[in-house]
Amino acid sequence: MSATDKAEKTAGDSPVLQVEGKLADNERLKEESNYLRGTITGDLQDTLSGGFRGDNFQLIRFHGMYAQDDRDIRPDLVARKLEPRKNVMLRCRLPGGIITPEQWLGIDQFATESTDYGSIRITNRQTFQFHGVLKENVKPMHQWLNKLGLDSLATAGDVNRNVLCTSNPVESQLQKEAYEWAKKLSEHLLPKTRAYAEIWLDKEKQFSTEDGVEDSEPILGKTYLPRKFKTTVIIPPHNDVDMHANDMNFVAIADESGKGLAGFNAVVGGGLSFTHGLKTTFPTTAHDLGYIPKENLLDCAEAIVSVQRDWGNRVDRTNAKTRYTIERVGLETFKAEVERRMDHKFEEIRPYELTERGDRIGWIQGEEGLHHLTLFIENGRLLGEKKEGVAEIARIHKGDFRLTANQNLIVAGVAVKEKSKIEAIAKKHGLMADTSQQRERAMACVSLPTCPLAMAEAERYLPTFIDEIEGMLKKHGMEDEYLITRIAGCPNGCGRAMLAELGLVGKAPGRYNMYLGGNRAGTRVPKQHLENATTEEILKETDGLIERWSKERNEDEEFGDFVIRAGVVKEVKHSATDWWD
Ligand code: SRM
Ligand code: SF4
Repeated sequence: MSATDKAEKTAGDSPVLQVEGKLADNERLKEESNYLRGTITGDLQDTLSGGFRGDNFQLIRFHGMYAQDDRDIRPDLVARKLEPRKNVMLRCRLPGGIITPEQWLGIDQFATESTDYGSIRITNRQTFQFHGVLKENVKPMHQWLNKLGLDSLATAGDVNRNVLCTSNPVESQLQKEAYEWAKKLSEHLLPKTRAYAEIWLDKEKQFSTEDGVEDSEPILGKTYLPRKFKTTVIIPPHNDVDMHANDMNFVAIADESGKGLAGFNAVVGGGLSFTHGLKTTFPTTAHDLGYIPKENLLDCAEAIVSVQRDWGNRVDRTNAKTRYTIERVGLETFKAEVERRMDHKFEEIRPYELTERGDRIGWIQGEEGLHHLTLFIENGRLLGEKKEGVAEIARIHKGDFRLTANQNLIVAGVAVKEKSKIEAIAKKHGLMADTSQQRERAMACVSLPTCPLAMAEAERYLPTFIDEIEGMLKKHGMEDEYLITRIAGCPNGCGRAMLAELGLVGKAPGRYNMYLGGNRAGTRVPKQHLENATTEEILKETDGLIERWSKERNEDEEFGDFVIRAGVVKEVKHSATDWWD
């Protein structure tokens, strides 16, 4: 019996732990979409508007795109009674973030020739986004990606998103195995509908309700998941993927040789978003479920996804993610149901420790004698000189590139004789400029001008904010130290500020809530310290706290631990009960 049959069979026997009430409108939209087709094809012919209409506005997300417009120029266009400059943002699917130099050159060409901003934006989920693709370029874009061997399937919408994998090319055998599993997971959990191929790649129509033959979605179901779902494969102790932001994590456990892979700890139910003022929402770290041998990985993943599919809240989308399902039904009930569906009992969790998060910037040598160069890309934004530098490297590079979950880029697998050439290009294009640890470990989400949900600046404010913090660290004799600093333009939390030692979350233009007390390993959620503060207030407060940290810290005490010990904020132990207090 296949895992799929197993999941379907046992789902029938499961206790119904669904939330009762009127289903969210997104459920209707998915149900009526004919397996994600909607009327997207017709909409593409409509040249009167640069946007997508009705349900298609949301449905294109399942195809990896978001409808956006440039918010910097929106007021002026609207004042002149013109349509905002509507366009789409595309997010590629790139499990584990690995891409070849040829593919890179292809995406560089598309960004340069066919997008409004000309940039490639590396995201914190190991992929890239094109911003500013006009409607007439949308279908050619998908065909271009397809020619490059890439797609944007399921990088948005209520599905399992791009699967992350620790980008550590050094422990190469373990890394390779972990990466292979990340790819398998991504493929196994993809939607099976032919809609993407039909709409974008002109593949012959094979299944549709019109032919009387239905597509089928054996794992995700006809109405897909209740909400987005995020997965990682992580190699401890390095938590570069920030596993606590994810619904489902598989922590790689090495075999006795220490080099190969034995199996995985499954850790579920992390997530970082909340809604200002809505106390039923909260960010939280993920929970240990148990250990499984590697052969059981796909069954286990499928069982977890199917439990969330059946038990996740389809009435209230603010409470629909896996962490709320677990909070509602209890971890033990969730675990027992996963075991029943995968037909296997978890073993005791294997000991693992997470100790660090950032990328190791610069050169490092791997097990196989190859060299790997991690380039720090501030905010993941590649444009102009730096973008040209990466393209020049791609023209001579024989290994691959790895996009990291910290928005950086690794030039991986460089032979010793190629090192100096690559380094010379990187230096010429400003890709290896000196930076502080403070800057290298900071992160912001995209926010303005493209994100429709942004309440305050993030990517465009981060460099200035870090200049200020660097100045404060120097002033207080702490220039060799850093505090993990992150900004999100709204409480959706894309910049992962809810796993920062100091996090800012946008409230209104120029105003943020300030959160303190995460840790360097990324295993603790910070707590609100200031509400709706101006940047001046935040800077003053930060300066005072760094001064106290410099004078009162215990030896080697991290900033996040210090602010808790010093009583500046309370430690968040259980998010559902004490994050809002
Ligand atoms: Fe995100 C929505 C950008 C990682 C939680 N996110 C968005 C949208 C698409 C806005 C929208 O819905 O219209 C943003 C597009 C901005 C733009 O113009 O590009 C956006 N999210 C990003 C990226 C690009 C931030 C970045 O600077 O790297 C990241 C893309 C990752 C990827 O490649 O898939 C990104 N988003 C995250 C993360 C961090 C993570 O996954 O590690 C989170 C918090 C973790 C979590 O999910 O709990 C995150 N994004 C959200 C949410 C809140 C979801 C929720 O649980 O309520 C939204 C809004 C929503 O889904 O309704 C959102
Ligand atoms: Fe947009 Fe908010 Fe996500 Fe930032 S955190 S990218 S502002 S949705």
